[in-house]
Amino acid sequence: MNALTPSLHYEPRGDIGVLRLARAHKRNALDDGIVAGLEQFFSAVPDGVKAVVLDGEGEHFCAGLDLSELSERDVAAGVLHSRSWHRAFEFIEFGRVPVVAVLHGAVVGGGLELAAACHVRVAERSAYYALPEGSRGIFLGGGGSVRLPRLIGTARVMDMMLTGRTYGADEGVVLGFSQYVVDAGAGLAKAVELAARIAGNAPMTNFALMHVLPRNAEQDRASGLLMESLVSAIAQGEPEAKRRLQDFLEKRAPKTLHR
Ligand code: 1HE
Repeated sequence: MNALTPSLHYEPRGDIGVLRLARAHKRNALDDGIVAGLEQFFSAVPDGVKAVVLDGEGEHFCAGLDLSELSERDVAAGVLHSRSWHRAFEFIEFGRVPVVAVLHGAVVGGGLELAAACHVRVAERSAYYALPEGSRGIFLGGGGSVRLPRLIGTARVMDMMLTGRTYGADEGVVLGFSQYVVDAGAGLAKAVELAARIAGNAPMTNFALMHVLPRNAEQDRASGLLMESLVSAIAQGEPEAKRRLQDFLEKRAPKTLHR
């Protein structure tokens, strides 16, 4: 892997990669360098890594767009800037491996857009969600107007943008901002535990889930069902799938129990 921007810290942990936003002095606000670093990392996740955990250093996951860069851009540069976020976040959502985000403190603006591009979100109780774009005279630009309504519903995004409404971690887990909520300081351990389970799946299954589920939620029913049949046949044709099925039939695999 080429050297990453100093605003991102990477730590390999076996087959899990832990990537941290490392601009705590600016509350992990996303400047051009960090967005380019996210694109660089997620477009070429290191070989052998089967799941990534995305965390933020300090008290806040991410304060969104670095507002100090905004005043320098004209309209054309603004479009290109937004497209650069789209590119980076597409590599997260539709990359090679699933990404588990650890949310704590402010998960706001572009920080919430970044979280929405991840596949599993673990929130610590300190996490809160907001879209200050509405009051700052700007708009979503990192894919949030597309991803967030799918996650929490158009009416909620509308309300957050128009009125500045915020949500906390406990409400957030009910509404779909996160899938898990844990105590302060427990987010990284929970995310690594989940990433280890994800890394234990057949890679083709993970890839198919990441690439097919969001698309099937968007396309028409008949195309979705055909896509499902095709991908299901591809996945079950993999030697890894055959081995896992054999393990179950010969009683070597764990049963599916409620834990
Ligand atoms: C920043 C940013 C930032 C902090 N851009 N510099 N996002 C927002 O509107 C959120 C703006 N940030 C805040 O509301 C607060 O900073 C927090 C609630 C996140 C944290 O508060 P706190 O008291 O812990 O920190 P602080 O004292 O406000 O900030 C510490 C430093 O970080 C300070 O810089 P300093 O040089 O004075 O020390 C802040 O200026 C700096 N900082 N947040 C730049 N966002 C693709 S479109 C996406 C559009 C958006 O994301 S809009 C939402 C932007």
